[in-house]
Amino acid sequence: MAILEEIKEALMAGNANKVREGVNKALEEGIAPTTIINDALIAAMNVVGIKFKNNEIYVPEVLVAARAMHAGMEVVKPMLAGDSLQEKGTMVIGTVKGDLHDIGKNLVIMMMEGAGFKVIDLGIDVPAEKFVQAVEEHKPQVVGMSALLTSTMMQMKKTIEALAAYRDRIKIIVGGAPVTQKFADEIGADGYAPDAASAVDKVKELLGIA
Ligand code: B12
Repeated sequence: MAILEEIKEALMAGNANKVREGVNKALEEGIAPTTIINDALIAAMNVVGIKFKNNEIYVPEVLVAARAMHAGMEVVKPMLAGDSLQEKGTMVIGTVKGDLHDIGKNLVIMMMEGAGFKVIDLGIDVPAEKFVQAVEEHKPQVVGMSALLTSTMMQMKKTIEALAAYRDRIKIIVGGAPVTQKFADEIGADGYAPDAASAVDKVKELLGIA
C-alpha cells in the first residue's frame, strides 16, 4: 500500500496538505480508517518521536509533524464507524497552578495522541481541584502534570495529595524542565519523563502496554 508510505513521508516532512490529500486518496482506495491511523499517521509520529529523542530533529519539526498528523486525523476521524479505533487509554494533562508555560505540555499531548491515546487537555494554571474534577469526569488511566517554574513544582505534590483517593485507578506522570526523577519520587508520582517521546514510553510502561 504505497499510499500509506506516502502519507508517512509527508507527515514526517510536516506537510499537512500532502497528509490530508494522502489520507483522502487512501480512503478512496478503500483502505480502512484504522489502518490509515495506525499504519501511517501513528507509525510516522512514532518515527518522529524517536528522531526527537535522538536529537536528530528539534521542537519546531515535531510541532509541524504533529500539526500534519492532526490534519490527517481530522479527515479520517469522521469515517470511523463508532469507536472502532481502539484507543490505548485516556490521559488528563495540565500545567499546574501558577504556571503558564505550555509548549512542552502541548508536545507531550501531540506525542501521546500520535501514539493512539485520547488526551484531555486542561490547559495552563490548573489548580489541584480541577485535576480531581477531570479525573472524576473522564476516568483516565493516566494523569500528567507539567511545571516549568521551580516555584510551581510543589503544586504537583499538592495535586498528587488531592488525587490520593484515585491512586488505585490512575498513574501519575510528571515532567517539565526543572522536574527530575528524584523530585518525582519525592512527591510520590508514578513516573517522570524528560521529554515528550519518552513520556509515551513511560506511560506505556506504567500501563503495561509496552
Ligand atoms: C517560552 C518561555 C516562556 C513563555 C511561555 C509561553 C508558553 N506558551 O509556554 C512566557 C514568555 C509566557 C514565559 C513566562 C515566564 N517565564 Co518562562 N520560559 C520560557 C522558556 C524560554 C522556554 C520554555 C519552553 O517552552 N521550552 C521548550 C519545551 C519543549 O521544553 P519543556 O517545556 O521543558 O518541555 C519538555 C520536557 O520538559 C517535557 N515535559 C514538559 N511537560 C511535561 C509533562 C509531562 C507529564 C512529561 C512526562 C514531560 C513533560 O517534554 C517536553 C518536550 O520534550 C524557558 C527557558 C528554557 N530554556 O527552558 C523560560 C523559563 C521556564 N521561564 C522562566 C521564568 C522565570 C518565567 C517568568 C516568571 C518570567 C517573568 N518574569 O515574567 C514568566 C512566568 C509566567 C508563569 N506564571 O508561568 C524561567 C524559570 C526559572 C525557574 N527555575 O523557575 C525560565 C527557565 C527562563 C530562565 N532561565 O530564567 N516563559
